[in-house]
Amino acid sequence: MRIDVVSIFPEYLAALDLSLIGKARQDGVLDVRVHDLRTFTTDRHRTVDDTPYGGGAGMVMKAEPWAQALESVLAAAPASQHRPTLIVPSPAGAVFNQAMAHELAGLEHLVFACGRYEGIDERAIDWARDGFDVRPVSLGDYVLNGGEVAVLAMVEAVGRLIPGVVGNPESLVEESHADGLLEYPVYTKPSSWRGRDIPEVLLSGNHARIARWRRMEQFRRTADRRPDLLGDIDATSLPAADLKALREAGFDVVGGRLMRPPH
Ligand code: 6GU
Repeated sequence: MRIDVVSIFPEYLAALDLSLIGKARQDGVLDVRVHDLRTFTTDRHRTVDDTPYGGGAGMVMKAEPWAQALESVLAAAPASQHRPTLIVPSPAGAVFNQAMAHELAGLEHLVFACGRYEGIDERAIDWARDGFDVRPVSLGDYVLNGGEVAVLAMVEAVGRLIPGVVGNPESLVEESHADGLLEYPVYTKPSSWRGRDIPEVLLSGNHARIARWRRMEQFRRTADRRPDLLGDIDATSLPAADLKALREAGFDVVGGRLMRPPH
């Protein structure tokens, strides 16, 4: 997969040299290139922003440096049938989640346009639709100063789904959000630590019992911490074994949705 990132703080993206993503780059699985937006300015001060038309606080990123940068990225792009996807990190975007990470992991070329200040002149975003599939994307309902931290998060979430980036692909199956549920709690040695014992089922050697326990812990945790996710599950499509165990744990099915047990 090819990834281009355009930013006025290219050093921010140095973290992409580290860990699994850095290894994947060394191995040639990920081709990540970071570009300094200021390289694409033509004035002495390398100006990337100006005051907003209509007034208001803050500065807006100028359209022309973005057009120059994105044209340069397109010119250097590997030949392909598809237009690259231009991800514009913004608190005003569609919310990023694991399903979107999977979708993006299936694409050949992602380009990230890191805005700062109050955002990028909207005409540059509209102009980019000729050459890119443009997607404004948010990490969640809070505001960051710029897109760089969001890009680090998205590249890691997407990158680790690409074959060859995570050593053991089974790690991807049993993790939070893989099946719309949060992950079960995990423990390692010693089995007794500062007076706290691990759940005895994990020492039983009974793999079916362990699997059932872990599955129920996933439901319990999701009900406690993310009732919104629980509400997204179509209870009528759950395996009969899940429904039986859920009923025994006090869960109810109302209108095809799981209801949490009272504590
Ligand atoms: Cl993707 N960008 C910015 N600037 N702020 C955010 C965000 C992105 N996601 C949440 N807040």
